[in-house]
Order: sequence, then C-alpha cells, then structure tokens
Amino acid sequence: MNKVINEKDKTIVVGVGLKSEALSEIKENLCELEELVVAAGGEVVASTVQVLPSWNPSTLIGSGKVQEIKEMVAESGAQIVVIDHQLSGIQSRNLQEEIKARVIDRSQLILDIFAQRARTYEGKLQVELAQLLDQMPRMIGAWNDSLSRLGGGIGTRGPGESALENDRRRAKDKIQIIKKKLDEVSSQRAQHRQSRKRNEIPSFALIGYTNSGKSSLLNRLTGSQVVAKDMVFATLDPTTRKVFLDDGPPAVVTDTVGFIRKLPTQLIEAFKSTLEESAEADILLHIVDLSSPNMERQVEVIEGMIKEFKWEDKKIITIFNKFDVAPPDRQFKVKQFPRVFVSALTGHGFEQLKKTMGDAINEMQTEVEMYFPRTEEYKIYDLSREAKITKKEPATEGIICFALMTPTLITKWKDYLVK
Ligand SMILES: Nc1nc2c(ncn2[C@@H]2O[C@H](COP(=O)(O)OP(=O)(O)OP(=O)(O)O)[C@@H](O)[C@H]2O)c(=O)[nH]1
Ligand SMILES: [Mg+2]
Repeated sequence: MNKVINEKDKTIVVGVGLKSEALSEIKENLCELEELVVAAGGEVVASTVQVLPSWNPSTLIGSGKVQEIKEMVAESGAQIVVIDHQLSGIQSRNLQEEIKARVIDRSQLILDIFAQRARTYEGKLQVELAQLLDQMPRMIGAWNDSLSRLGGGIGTRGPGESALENDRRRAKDKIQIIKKKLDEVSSQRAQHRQSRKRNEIPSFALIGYTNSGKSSLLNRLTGSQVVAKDMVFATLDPTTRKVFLDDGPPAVVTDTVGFIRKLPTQLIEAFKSTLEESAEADILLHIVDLSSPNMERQVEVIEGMIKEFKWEDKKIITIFNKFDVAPPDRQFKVKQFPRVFVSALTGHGFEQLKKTMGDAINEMQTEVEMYFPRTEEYKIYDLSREAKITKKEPATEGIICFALMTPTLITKWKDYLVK
C-alpha cells in the first residue's frame, strides 16, 4: 500500500465550503482535518479557507485560491496539500499540476491513516479494498477527461484509453479477489458470533466518535490493555472482552473503529464485516466525549450512522465520558436516555455504568418457571451458569426453578418449561 503522507511531511490544509454552509462548521471541519494530518504523521505548516458560491469543476476551488496556495507551497516548502472535500480525478490532477505539490482530499487522508493502522489480515484487506474503491471513480474521471480533450465522442478512442481501461479492469479484478477473501474471514467471524449466541452470552458493542474514549472504557470495564491514545483512529480492529457485571450473567464487550464526520463511503463499505460486530450486538454503548467543544455535532454524526445502519431499534445506552474534564454544566444539557456519566480515566461513574448495563441485560429477559425431575436435578447447575435463578422450591419428585431468560435460552431449555 502506498503511503500518502510520510513522517513529518510539511502539509498545508485547505478548508472549503459553499456559501450555504455555516463558516463555523467549515472551520471546525478544518481543525479536525489538521488533527487527521497529525494522526497520519504529517506536520501542518499553514492553513487557508475558501467559501464559494459553487464548486469549480476543473479545480474545485477558485483560480485565485489556487494561486495563493501555490505561493504558500513555494514559501513553506510543503510537500502535501490536503483539501477538505472530495476531489475528482481531473480536479486532483489539475490542482497538482498547478500547485506543484501532491494534492489529496480528506478521504485519501483518512484511508492513509487506516492503512498505517491496519494490523490484522482482515484490517489490511479492508483498507486495501477501500483504497481500490476510492481509486476507481478517479480513474474513470481521468479517462473521460482525456476523451473530451481530444474532442472525442462516442466511438472515438483516446491514446491513453486502453492503458486506463486495463488499469480499471485490473482494479476491478483485484476488488473481486479481496471481496472474496473478506467474505471468508467474515464467515469465520460469524461462526464465532454464532457460538457466542448459542451459549447465549449477552453482547455489548462500543460505538462512538473517534477519540471519545471507547478503548479506555473497555480497558477499565474489563481490565484489558487495548491501545488507547490521544489520537484519532487509534483502534481499527475489533476486540472482544468478557465483562462481569455484579447483577446478571457475564457479557462480552466489543471495541471497534470510531467514526468521524465525512467518513469516506468506500471505507464504510469495506469495513462492513467489522461493523457487523456492532450490528449483531444485543446492546449498543454509544460513547460521547462530554468534554469536547464539538460534542453536539459528534453526537449527531453517530446518531446519523445509527440511522444509516438501521440500528435504531437496538437498545442503546449513551455513555458520556471524560466527565473529569468536562465543563460542569454540560451534563444538564444532554437529552439522551438511558445515559451514564463516567470517566474512564478516574473510574467515576463505573458502578452506575455496570448497573445500567446489568439492567439492560435483565430487561431482555423474562422470568420462566421450570420443573426438573429428580433424575435430572443435576442440570440445575448448568442452568445456573447460563441464567439467573430467582427462586427454587421442592416439588413432588423434583424441583421447581424460576429463572430469568432470554428468548434463545428459553428455546434451549424448552423441555423443562412449565407451560
Ligand atoms: N481526561 C480524560 N481523558 C480520557 C478519558 N477517557 C479517555 N481519555 C483519553 O482520550 C484519548 C482517547 O482515548 P481512546 O480510548 O483511545 O479513544 P477511542 O474512542 O478508543 O479512540 P479511537 O480508537 O482512536 O477511535 C486518550 O488520550 C485517553 O487517555 C477520560 O475519562 N478523561
Ligand atoms: Mg480506540
């Protein structure tokens, strides 16, 4: 995989937006873009913003701005310019020719970070797929452009066309191969999930904006050592750990990749199998950084994702993290419910968090009455490992048990149910 930004590459970031967008939002996005550059290993040397009435088809931004950036590059010796908007193949090429530096867009930058972070076989495949999916339309753009430059229409063949067509075909083939490999990995993961389901272990998935503290929370909750860093997209590969809640059966918690505004759609498509981990979870834990000045917008992004993935019907607990550094009045402004205020750093609120998680599991269960004849009384021990037994009483030739159970468990133990 080609790295886009190299260590300490001098980078200029360009915020762009249409007049219809709020300037504050364009600037907020630009600050985030700077963080992304740092996460990729680059160094931001300058930034500039342009607000336009409409996009320029050949360079996205206006020609005056292009000249300004060209001068900024010459002055600072920057190697890379990152534009905070999707560029077409033609636009990148034109900008690069004009500015005399490598020009990339937000998607390419995010894909580059993902490429650097991917550790597992599956993660690497997913990133490679996302990069190919990102390149495809850019190739087509360049091809169409070469045709129109020659004044060609239907039936005319441009000189570079067959080479481009070859590249495209090769990329398409590669996409198919990677998708097949990913399907294999994903079916293995599905089997793991299936076996968890058979054993009926309730599952939680952590979702949230990048850097909100998902991994830190997992570590404190389960005593594990997942890498947690003050860095966007520190986590890529899903990690599942067991958690013991005071009241209720043991459960598992999965930590996955974080989300961000304007996440490239190719990435979402490529990371489908990682996202399935969240999709299959019984309960979603939405982690919000209560201390972030952009908290509300970050919540909107995640709630948008929840809608997009059709997860609205899932049970969701909102966890407001970083309570230790949040402005004191913030907690009174949030509307989500059920919710918990915690600090993964200090441990504040974890008792309440575990209680809320335990309650959520218990709510999924109903109390059933079961009868075990004397010859099968030993099975009650197995039952106690899978469900919470609320009452036991002797009956003729056996024992009556009351237990809290999920629908799947009820099916498994149906032979002992008292109708
Ligand atoms: N002050 C404070 N810092 C926290 C808290 N929780 C996490 N952090 C810090 O926030 C940063 C991000 O934490 P992570 O746990 O890596 O966040 P994440 O959501 O897993 O991030 P990605 O995997 O990059 O999406 C780290 O520097 C943590 O130390 C908290 O409760 N209080
Ligand atoms: Mg993480």
